[in-house]
Amino acid sequence: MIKSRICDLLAIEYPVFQGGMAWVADASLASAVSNAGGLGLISSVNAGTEAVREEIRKCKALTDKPFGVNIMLQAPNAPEIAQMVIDEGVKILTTGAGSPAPYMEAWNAAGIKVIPVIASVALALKMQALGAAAVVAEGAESGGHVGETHTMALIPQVVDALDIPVIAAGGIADGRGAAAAFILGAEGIQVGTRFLVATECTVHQNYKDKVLKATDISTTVTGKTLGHPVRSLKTPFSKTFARMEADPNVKPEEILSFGGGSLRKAVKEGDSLGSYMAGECAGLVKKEESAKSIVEDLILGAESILSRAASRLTQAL
Ligand code: TUI
Repeated sequence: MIKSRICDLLAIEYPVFQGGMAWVADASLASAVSNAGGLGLISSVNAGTEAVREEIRKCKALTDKPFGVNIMLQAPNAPEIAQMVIDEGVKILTTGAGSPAPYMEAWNAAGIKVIPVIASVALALKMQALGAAAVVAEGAESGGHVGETHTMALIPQVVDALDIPVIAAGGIADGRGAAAAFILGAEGIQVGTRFLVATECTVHQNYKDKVLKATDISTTVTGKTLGHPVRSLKTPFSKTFARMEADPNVKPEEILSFGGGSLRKAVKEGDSLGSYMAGECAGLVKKEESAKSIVEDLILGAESILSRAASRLTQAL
């Protein structure tokens, strides 16, 4: 059975994190992943701080296993959320889209294990120095807000630089991707896109259908000119967004106003003018199934590949 320092650190059975996807990652999905032996995460991006508190309480009722909260640091209510998670006794946090430095002291003092999501070696080192328990190193294959370096190159460089455990994210959707991440030195994996179609994931059915229909070339990155590159499925929304970015007559404020609320529209309403954030591995996601079945497929798939890897390669040579 695949085990790592992450399992001991967080008291979880399998080193599998569910991505803390904005608007998506609620108590239903997080509790299902935690009940399956992985680490479920609730997103701090929801209908306000009280709605997130509600999800945390629901999750506590749905599972007695460890779960965490992902804090989106660019959100205006980040300081409020940072205090609320302490008040609610949350034990594990991941953070994204910014530096958690202003909150680290308070979180560490509260005994919270903080696992920042980073996309570079420099930030990973900064997080280790600030007292992070581990980092999620997220390659540019990921859905949503992305960095520049891809998983295959990012993971070994972050692993070499740090003493704390590294969890790999970006492009992992099955046992093959999981095995590759472990070979690169990761001690855990984080998976977002495949959990979008979990039975317990409450996104609009249109969102699930778009992921299930995706191919290898279905995603694109927009927002680079605004300093917020975001990977999403190619849709009429992403095409208009890209056209606006390329047009020198369109002001950044107009583009931002066009994009505002677009993720919520996709997740909650399945709106054609929504932003369907998903990773490059969407083309690997073929069926809706329970979170338990996804966690088991990732772990058992990786185990099976890793146990046969050496003999397969010897035969091939
Ligand atoms: O955070 C993510 N991915 C996200 S957040 C998100 S919500 C959203 N909604 C609408 C429009 C745009 C986004 C969707 N996807 N991934 C984790 C991640 N964090 N990747 C890279 C980083 C990161 C970036 C900068 C971490 C730290 C950082 O620090 C900069 C600094 O100030 O030190």
